[in-house]
Amino acid sequence: MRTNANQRMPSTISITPSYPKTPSILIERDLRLDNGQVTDDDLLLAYRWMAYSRFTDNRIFELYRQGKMKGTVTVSDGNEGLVAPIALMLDKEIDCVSWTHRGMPGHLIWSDHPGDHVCQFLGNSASPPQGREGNAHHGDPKNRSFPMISHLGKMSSNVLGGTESQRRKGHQAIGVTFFGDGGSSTGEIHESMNLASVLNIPVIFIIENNKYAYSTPLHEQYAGKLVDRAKGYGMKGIELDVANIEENLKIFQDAIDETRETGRPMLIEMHTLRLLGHAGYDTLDYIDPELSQKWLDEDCLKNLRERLLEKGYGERIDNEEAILKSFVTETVNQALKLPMCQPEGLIDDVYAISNTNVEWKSEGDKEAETVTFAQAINRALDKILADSPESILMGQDIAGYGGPFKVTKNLFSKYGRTRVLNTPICESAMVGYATGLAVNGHRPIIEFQFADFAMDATTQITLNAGTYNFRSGANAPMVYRFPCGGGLTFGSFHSQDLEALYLHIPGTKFLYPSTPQDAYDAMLAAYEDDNPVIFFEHKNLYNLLKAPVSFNPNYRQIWQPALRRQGNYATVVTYGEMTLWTNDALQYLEKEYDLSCDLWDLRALNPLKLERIQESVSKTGRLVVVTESRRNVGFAAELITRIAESQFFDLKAPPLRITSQDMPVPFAQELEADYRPDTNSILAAMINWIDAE
Ligand SMILES: Cc1ncc(C[n+]2csc(CCOP(=O)(O)OP(=O)(O)O)c2C)c(N)n1
Ligand SMILES: [Mg+2]
Repeated sequence: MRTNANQRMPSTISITPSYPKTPSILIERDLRLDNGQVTDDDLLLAYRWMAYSRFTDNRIFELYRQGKMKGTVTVSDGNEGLVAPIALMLDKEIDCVSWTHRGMPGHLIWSDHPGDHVCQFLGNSASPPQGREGNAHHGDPKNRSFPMISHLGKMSSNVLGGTESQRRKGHQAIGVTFFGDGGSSTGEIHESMNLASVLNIPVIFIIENNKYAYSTPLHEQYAGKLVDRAKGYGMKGIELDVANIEENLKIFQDAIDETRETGRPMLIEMHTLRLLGHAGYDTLDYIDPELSQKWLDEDCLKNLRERLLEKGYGERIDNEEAILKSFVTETVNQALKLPMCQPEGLIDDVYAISNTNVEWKSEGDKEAETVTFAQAINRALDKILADSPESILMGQDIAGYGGPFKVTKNLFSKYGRTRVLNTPICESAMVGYATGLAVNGHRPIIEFQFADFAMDATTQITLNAGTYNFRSGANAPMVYRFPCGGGLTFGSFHSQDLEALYLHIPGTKFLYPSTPQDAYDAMLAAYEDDNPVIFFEHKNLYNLLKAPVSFNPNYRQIWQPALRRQGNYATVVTYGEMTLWTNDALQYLEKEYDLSCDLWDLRALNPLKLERIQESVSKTGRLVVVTESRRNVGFAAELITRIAESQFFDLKAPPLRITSQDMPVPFAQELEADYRPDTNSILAAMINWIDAE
């Protein structure tokens, strides 16, 4: 398989930063204890990186106060004694990490130059996401540091996926994901801990318990003890205090070694301190000043420094601090000279340029098989699993059971658990996990049992995976299978057609086939795309009819609309199951009214290819759009607007939209039939529209 380079080249930097050379004392970035003994050199190394991080944070904070930095500037003060040693002890060549907004030591150790991080907070053209994201929302996906999004906890499942991907590639990697006491209450953290334990993924979950989530103290966040949660997820739990760096180093080393060795996840609750307010703008007025002072007195950095001075390292520390301060200051001075961002080309970064070509194995003279829509998807998944070793199917009940609609039937017995994976019920962590796998070079296909349940993963789908390329230049190639739509008396929570909801947020592609052959083609096309793709499978189509299906070398044509009927009276646009009922209605119209129409099956909802449809509208002068998705802010409104705003004067009549009604999907068969369009209601709406002319 030929794949895309997984990182965008900076396009907006017009001058190369002339940062000072990294001082030699920062070359050493690995800490391993000899025979489990903590030496003074180990402590001095940890202290050096902690101090370096503090100096960087201090300068960033000053610039924020001077109005030179925007957004939410959060610093790592009080957290360095946790993050610096862990980052020093990890294997930078293979391990996976996600830092929080208090992870400056980790960022510095993983990248070895503070320039990137200063530019990140300046939001200038040399920042890693080139101003597309700011503050602590950067990382280095190429080197398995998964960038943060604001939504707390969401990166934990990305680390699970990255770590699993590394293990599949043969590395004895582990993952470490940091989150706060506040973040520990999110569903994602609970889902991720459970998932890691069930799937045996060696990830250390580290809680930075700094006693506050913004202004909220612990007793308003959770009851019980955080470390005790480990037991509930069947993993080891360790509780530590950041003040005890000397003892902690040994415990960290053992935890990392054990996780690497056993392949089991672990939880560390680290008591840390937040020495300042939540962010630059927070004046801490909700904290008793005496408590504030107590925190400052307990500062892990200050106290480690004092202990090292007592051991006689004063001169060495003074020298190193002077080197580090001057390095940071000079870096900041240079970073401030760099150009700010320009909007040119910004829109082009929303989607990855897709140039992965799967080398599909020849099917020889294999005859077309006459199969249902569901079987066509099954055959496409089979081909993907056979031809592309990076592929992994995941979802609930998809393995031995074959999924509720049997779309994955027989695939588990053929490819085994490593390729066809049952997950617990954790839609959000499942997508986050798949994203981590995808960013690291795998290509997951995720089955939602019903499209409606994807709503539980909306942040992961839209804001995390969907913005990956825009934010970081890294690709997240994955397919979400959405068994969607009504007509089967499944009620509100199993019958929705949700394209309009997801189409609103850019970064994801959409395919919605209507025939068995199109379903087969669309699955291959979705799979090889370097972006996340939502693949809509109308459940009513699954077993409705059979048609011959075979490998079609022109499968990429699926990104273009297909003309299903030809005529002159009107241009009718639809997709999915509605193609069938619209076709029936148009057939009747032609027979009984002698009015023939062009019928377009859109197939790809994003990116939209409307050129041929627009030519059709120029010819007919009339436009009808039929969707099962609801009317209000529905996709029909968008299609009509796009066409009408450029072809208003081609139209002889107001455009017509035929949609489901703006109500929850009702359960009873008679009610559901009234809720959504069918042949009769499409025909009735069109006849009314024709009569009104
Ligand atoms: C899901 C979510 N809800 C709300 C917020 C807004 N928010 C940002 S930071 C924060 C507090 C975080 O506390 P904690 O996880 O303890 O981290 P700390 O800032 O204390 O290091 C909140 C509520 C958010 N980022 N994400
Ligand atoms: Mg906190």
